[in-house]
Parts: sequence; structure tokens; C-alpha cells
Amino acid sequence: SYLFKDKRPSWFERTLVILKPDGLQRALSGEVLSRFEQRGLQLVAAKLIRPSAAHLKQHYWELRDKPFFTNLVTFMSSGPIIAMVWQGTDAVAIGRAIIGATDPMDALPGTIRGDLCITVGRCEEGPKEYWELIGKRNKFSCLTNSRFRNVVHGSDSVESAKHEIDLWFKPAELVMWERCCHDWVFESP
Ligand code: IDP
Repeated sequence: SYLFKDKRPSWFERTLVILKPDGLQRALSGEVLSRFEQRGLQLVAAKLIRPSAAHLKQHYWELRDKPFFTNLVTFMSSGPIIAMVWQGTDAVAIGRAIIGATDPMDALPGTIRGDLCITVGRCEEGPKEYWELIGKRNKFSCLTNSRFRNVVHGSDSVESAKHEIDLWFKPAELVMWERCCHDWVFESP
């Protein structure tokens, strides 16, 4: 089958998906994997790891000038994550559609972020009573880790997917396997 050849048809894409620390802590791994699997994408690599800050800086290098860059890296290295590679026709765009908008407040119901989380954090806002209510001394005591909790990451373009897959996986870690439902899900070129 062509799945076992190095050269895949160009319509066949791969995307990198990460279950972020909040997703794993909240026991959402099965739910998240199910959504990609049930949509029809094929899992070709997965690993549970606690990535280093240096690795995550490379992963989010395009965001290095953003004010939240350091806190984002701190959050992503705050606990284990599951890194995955999913493949299929238009896997990058389909993956983004499954995940939904960056801010869960904008994410549509039916997407992972629209169904499974509330906010990426507005730590600067809220009165003193609010910080007491949630058990934090003040807004600064929660700034480092309480943002960015939107459960998953997904590559945003075919180019960044290639770059991200190379960053997270060695070629030998990608498992080529033929799935019995392939022809029930994808059209041949
Ligand atoms: P994406 O994950 O939807 O591709 P990016 O713009 O690449 O969004 O941002 C990477 C991550 O940084 C987001 O998933 C989110 O965790 C965090 N992030 C981005 N923008 C904001 C923000 O304005 N406030 C808080 N967190 C943000």
C-alpha cells in the first residue's frame, strides 16, 4: 500500500497535536484522542513526556516577541503532556477545526476548546475579592501558571506541522500502519 512508501501523495498531511498539561491533569486525554480518532484521522505517533523549557522555546519560537512567551513556556513545562502526530487528508485544517479558536470564549461548541475549557486567563482583571475567593493572595500569585489553559495545541499550517513534527519526533518514532477503515474515511486521489 502507498502508506508504506516514503513518498506520500501531496494531499496526505500530518499534523502535530499536543495535549497540554491542563488536559492531562483534567483527565481529558481519552476524550481528546477520541475526537481526532472518531473524525477519521489516523494516529501515527504518541508519547507522554515532560518537555524542557528549552524545547518549548523552540516549539513556540514564532511567539518569542509576545509578552506572554515566557509564561507560556513555563505553563507548558509545568507537567507532562502527550505529543501526537495525526495524519489524513487535510489533517492540519481538520485538526484546527476539531480544536477550535485559541480563546475558548471564541471557540464554537463542538470543538475541543469550545466544549472542554473556559478561559486562557485574564489574570490582570478582577477585584481583590476575586483573588481571595479563588484562594490566591493577589493577581501576581497566579500569573505564571494560570493562563494558557486551552487543553490542546495543533499545528497551524502544513509548514509548521513539518517543523513541529521534526522537533518532537524522530523519524523512526512515526509508525506506518494500514488502518482497516482507510477507504471508508478518505477519498483516493
Ligand atoms: P493557537 O494555540 O490557537 O495556535 P497561538 O497564537 O499560537 O494560538 O498561541 C499559542 C498559545 O499561547 C495558545 O494556545 C494559548 O495557550 C496561549 N495564548 C495565545 N494568546 C494568548 C492570550 O492573549 N492570552 C493568554 N494566552 C494566550
